[in-house]
Amino acid sequence: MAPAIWDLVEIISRDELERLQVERLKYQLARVKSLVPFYTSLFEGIDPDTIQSISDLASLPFTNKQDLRDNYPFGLFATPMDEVVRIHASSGTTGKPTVVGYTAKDIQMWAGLVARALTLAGVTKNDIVQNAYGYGLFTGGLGLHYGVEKLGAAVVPTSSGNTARQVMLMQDFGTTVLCATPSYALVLAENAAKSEVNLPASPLRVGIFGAEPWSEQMRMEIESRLGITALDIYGLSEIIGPAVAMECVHKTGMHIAEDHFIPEIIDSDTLKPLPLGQSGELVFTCITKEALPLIRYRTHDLARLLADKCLCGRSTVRMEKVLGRNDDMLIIRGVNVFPSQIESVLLAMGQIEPHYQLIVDRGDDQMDNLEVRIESSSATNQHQELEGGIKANLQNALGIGCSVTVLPPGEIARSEGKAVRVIDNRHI
Ligand code: DLL
Repeated sequence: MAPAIWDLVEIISRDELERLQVERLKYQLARVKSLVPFYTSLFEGIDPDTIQSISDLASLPFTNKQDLRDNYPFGLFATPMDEVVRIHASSGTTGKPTVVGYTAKDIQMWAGLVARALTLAGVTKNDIVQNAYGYGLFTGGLGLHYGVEKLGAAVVPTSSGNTARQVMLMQDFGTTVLCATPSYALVLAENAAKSEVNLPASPLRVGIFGAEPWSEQMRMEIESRLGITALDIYGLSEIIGPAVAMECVHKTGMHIAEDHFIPEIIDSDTLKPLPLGQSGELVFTCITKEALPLIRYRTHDLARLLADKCLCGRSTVRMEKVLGRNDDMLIIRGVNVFPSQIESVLLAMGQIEPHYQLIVDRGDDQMDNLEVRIESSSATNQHQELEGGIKANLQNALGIGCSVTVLPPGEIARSEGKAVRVIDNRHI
């Protein structure tokens, strides 16, 4: 049976799609240039009418998180406040949050994209969807919520936290789909196992997991602990929130909603566009949003775009799993590593739990030290052999020397939202 498609635009030809994109792009550029003082000066001397193809995008300047900060809170909005019906914000590590706004039409469009994403994952109106993304300023909770309703499935708005109760509801309601960060999905699995609730034997069958990087090894771990198919969903508040891209059941990268967001991959150093298939920084241009249409917004997320046709029949470009943010890359004694690469090595080991933390310090000798903390699956105190094995595997796979501490099960802090994997005490 052919897979269900939410919107026919997902299967139109590349030529038709590009025509639609260019038309929307030109309209959007003219709109922001006349409505948002920031763009009026950014695009000085640039005539939106000269944009004739997607590759012409490369002639436009980028936008960045700093532009949102400089225009805090509503300075980049392209609609008057009486047309804004929702405001979300993402908490920065320092200072003020990044603020984003939506018109009623934006909210409808977003709900449609989330419904599209859920359809990609094989979710239908017959499903019961437990939404354990945090409700509030974070876009995960409300973003998924409205999409589930739009699809016509039943949403259970548990938000994150209160884990024992989540597990109880999951059983009592016969939840079939779980939406959560991958790290919180593991916490739910752990709690269920402790309470002797057999989730793999329950009706739960699909997980919609995202908002943080997670490796293929982590996928396997979650799938076996919960007895489900675990799929990746990507998005960021500045662009809209969850459902900018979503994996289909073939698990060959996330289909990007290109009719709304034009993706590019650039080299973060030269800022030049990279050809399809090369790994680099993702950049998005919002061609349909009303309230906050960012143009060539640098996400700082590193990924690769894949253009070959997917088995599901959709023609949209896909993005590979995000390796991490270029600003989260650790440089340990000159070697670049992403926490997700360390995760892959750790979870391939066996005998350990999928909870870990990376502590980085700089010694008096000015050398960087990385300590990898991980939990053992067994309660014994004899971990020397395991520690030695992990050390050797990290050295082989990533070329970094580090110290390894294997802790008893349950010692590493659990997260209800995005996991904090790295504690960098170097303050550089
Ligand atoms: O995390 C939106 C979201 C909610 C996505 C629920 C998926 C599910 P922000 O809080 O603005 O928005 O954080 C965006 O999170 O730039 C990435 O660095 C990271 N991120 C989001 N999804 C993924 C993913 C939401 N699937 C930032 N894989 C992004 C890896 C992800 N990283």
